[in-house]
Amino acid sequence: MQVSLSDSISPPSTDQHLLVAFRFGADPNTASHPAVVDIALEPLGSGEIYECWWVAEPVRYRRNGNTRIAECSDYAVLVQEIDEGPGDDLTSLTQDAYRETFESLRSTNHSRMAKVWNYLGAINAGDGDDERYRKFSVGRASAFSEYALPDDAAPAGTGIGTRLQRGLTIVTLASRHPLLLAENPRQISAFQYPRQYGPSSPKFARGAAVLTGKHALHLLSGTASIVGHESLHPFDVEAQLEETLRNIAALGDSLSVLDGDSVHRVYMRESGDTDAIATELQERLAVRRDQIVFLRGDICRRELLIEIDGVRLQ
Ligand code: 3EB
Repeated sequence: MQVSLSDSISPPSTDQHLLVAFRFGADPNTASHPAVVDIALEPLGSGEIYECWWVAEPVRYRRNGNTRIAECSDYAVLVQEIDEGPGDDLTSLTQDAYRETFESLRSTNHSRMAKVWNYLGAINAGDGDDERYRKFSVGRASAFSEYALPDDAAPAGTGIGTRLQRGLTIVTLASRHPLLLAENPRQISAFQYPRQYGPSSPKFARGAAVLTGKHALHLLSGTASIVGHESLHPFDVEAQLEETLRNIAALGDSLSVLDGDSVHRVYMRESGDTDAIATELQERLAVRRDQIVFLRGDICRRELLIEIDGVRLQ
């Protein structure tokens, strides 16, 4: 497997097949490859960017109900793109979308969820337990419970707000291979967050690794300036970046996610000094500038301004 960032879809060599391409751009794109998932996040500093996941084995693309599926011998990617009307209830939309994902997973060779990216419109709209992120979390937790997925088997995750007012895109990476899940010693497990963050805890692990026998795929969850369960340095992007890098480094003791080969998404609530952040990532964690994509996106807690996720092959 190979993960790369580029401004178009072009295979790194002729024997490579596209498992999934995350497209980040200002306007939705029209004609596209069956593996493309359009994410409504604007890249900072460029028009559109593709994060392409290439595999050496053939990929089969199909649809099961509302689920788009791309499957190869080592992995499956399942995509839910949920339209939301003004009267729809986000909790039940989320629960239904996850139900469909669990059902569709059964039609693949791959039973274990390794990572789920959740992108939802207006993530911070609504107050208290009516906040959309919290409603989303309740729907996800209900589906996990319905399908008997225990907290300690929750996949790595990302939860980010798009620039849309509504809607939900859920991308799941699953595999038949052994899966390691990692927690962060500096952070309480998200699935154990106290009640103050919502009626249902967010079901995700801090990191995951898929061991295919040929390679190890390390997946970093969206990581922010949270220590224990508290947000540190509210509304201070520089200090949040430092805390986030400490969190990533601490996770790195159990899961190796960062080095010259890793590819990262840096989500920022407001546009900021991306050069300075890239330099910091490079100096502290040896991440290459051309392997980082900066995206304008909302973080699930209002006081948080920056979140970083990523992937590394070993
Ligand atoms: C946090 O650590 C920050 O709800 O799937 C990060 C990664 C966050 C995944 C999710 C949320 C999610 O709590 C937010």
